[in-house]
Amino acid sequence: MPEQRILHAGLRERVASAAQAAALIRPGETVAMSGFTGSGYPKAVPQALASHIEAAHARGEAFRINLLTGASTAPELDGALAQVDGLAMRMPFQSDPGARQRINAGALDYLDIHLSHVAQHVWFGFYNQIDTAVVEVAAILEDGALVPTTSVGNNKTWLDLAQRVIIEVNQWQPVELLGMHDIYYGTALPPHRRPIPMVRGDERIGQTTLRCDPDKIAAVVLTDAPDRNSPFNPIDADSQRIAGHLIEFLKHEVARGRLPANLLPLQSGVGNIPNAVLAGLGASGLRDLEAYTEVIQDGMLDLLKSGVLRYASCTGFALSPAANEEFRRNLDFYRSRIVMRTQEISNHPEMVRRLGCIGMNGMIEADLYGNINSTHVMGSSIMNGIGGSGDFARNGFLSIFLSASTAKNGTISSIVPMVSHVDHTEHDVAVIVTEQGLADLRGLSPKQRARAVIAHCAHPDYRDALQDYFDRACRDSYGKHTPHLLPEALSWHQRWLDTGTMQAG
Ligand code: 0RQ
Repeated sequence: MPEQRILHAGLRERVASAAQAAALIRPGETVAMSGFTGSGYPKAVPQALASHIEAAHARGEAFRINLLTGASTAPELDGALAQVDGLAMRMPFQSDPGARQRINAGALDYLDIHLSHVAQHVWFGFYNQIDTAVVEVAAILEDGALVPTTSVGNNKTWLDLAQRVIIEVNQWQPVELLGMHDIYYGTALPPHRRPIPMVRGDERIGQTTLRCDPDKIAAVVLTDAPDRNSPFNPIDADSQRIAGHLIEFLKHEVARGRLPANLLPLQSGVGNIPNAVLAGLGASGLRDLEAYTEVIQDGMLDLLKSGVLRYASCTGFALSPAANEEFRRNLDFYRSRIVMRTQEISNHPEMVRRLGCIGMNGMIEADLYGNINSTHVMGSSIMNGIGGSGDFARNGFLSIFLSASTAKNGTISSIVPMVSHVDHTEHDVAVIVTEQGLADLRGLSPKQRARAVIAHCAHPDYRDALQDYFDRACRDSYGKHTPHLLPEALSWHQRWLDTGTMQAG
């Protein structure tokens, strides 16, 4: 019986249907929900809310909400609300095709912010009041403590700050997750913040459950539905080559004495290239690795299972259905090797700097000088968002960006004269890797960086044109420190928009 997951007598009396709970949410509210990369998001209330919104719209009534989460969610949340035009504002990260379409059509305001900033900005009052929090849990204990599920994200902040709370108790989420989480309640407001009392990535500094004033909990909804994540594509040849270049570089750094034999705590973005890197690490001969990251995806689970990875600290999972099954079957094993934290701690600059994380993230494009665009296609169309990449790029020991050297069937070069949008500046980027090779930008001046990027990362179809741009810029640029030809700098993007390819006639 799902009710057996609610041990607090008072809260058992607040069990309601998803429709009843969703009816508490009024038009214009700021609603903060659980969820991080397709895990731990509420499964029923958002869909019921979408139905209410649709009915209101059919009656000619305006009804949209402002939606905050940990990161991206799934079709049952972002998808359902975007489909009924139920969102006025969305932050801090999404990857839903429907929401993306509305954002890029100019119909939905999207605030794309660093994941480590979200909780503190809400505490600072930057987003006004949180009216309702909707948070998925695995169980409610006798004293009202909440057992978190497969993501923590910003749940601690949502539960502390929301005026009204709706809890979804999801029977699909194993109660055996209890003990995997580490919820740190020691953060404070400036100027008297204390250091985070952690010097190793596997340390526990908090409690295993979330707290919430039971008086604020207006409804408890019972669900029984899985987290939804798509399977990863088979690892393609380009991703394998990228992984190969990166692992060779990391081993070289070990040989030079710049990295310890077991590297430093790894952060890995999500996607097929990071998954290929993780698979490559499994076969690399490197041992005793550590991960201090946001998301655990399939590749990291494999590394834990094979013993190559000692532990992983994260705030959420992004597992394929098959990996999810594996995780659920061997929860005891994973509980002793995984620590799930709030995203303000998993992505905290203080921890990333202290541990010396190796940040490995995907990119849309890089320019000659090492500026990175992670978010905007042709400078104006959002893909996902910056997510946690900036938290690790700015503060990590090494900041590495990965991409194939071309996109859209070779019509786009991922190495361009000037990026059409900047997420990570040249000052935050140490290494760029494509299937063509690896450019180590450390200790290089802008012009040296450009030569390295052209020689090692550009696709042969675009290399000569990049070299030609750079040579002419060195000759004709206004300043010779970071040479550019301003009328031409973004002409490759315009050419693609005009002709469908960045290649000149
Ligand atoms: O578009 O889906 O329409 O085919 O971008 O590209 O090659 O599948 O690569 O899935 O690794 O995503 C930067 C988006 C890469 C991701 C990005 C198009 C390409 C395709 C996806 P289609 P791929 P990936 C931790 C860290 C920011 C957040 C982050 C990302 C689509 O890594 O969102 O790092 N990063 N978070 O066709 C035009 C180019 C392109 C391009 C690729 N140069 N021009 N389109 N694409 N390069 C996780 C969290 O923070 C939660």
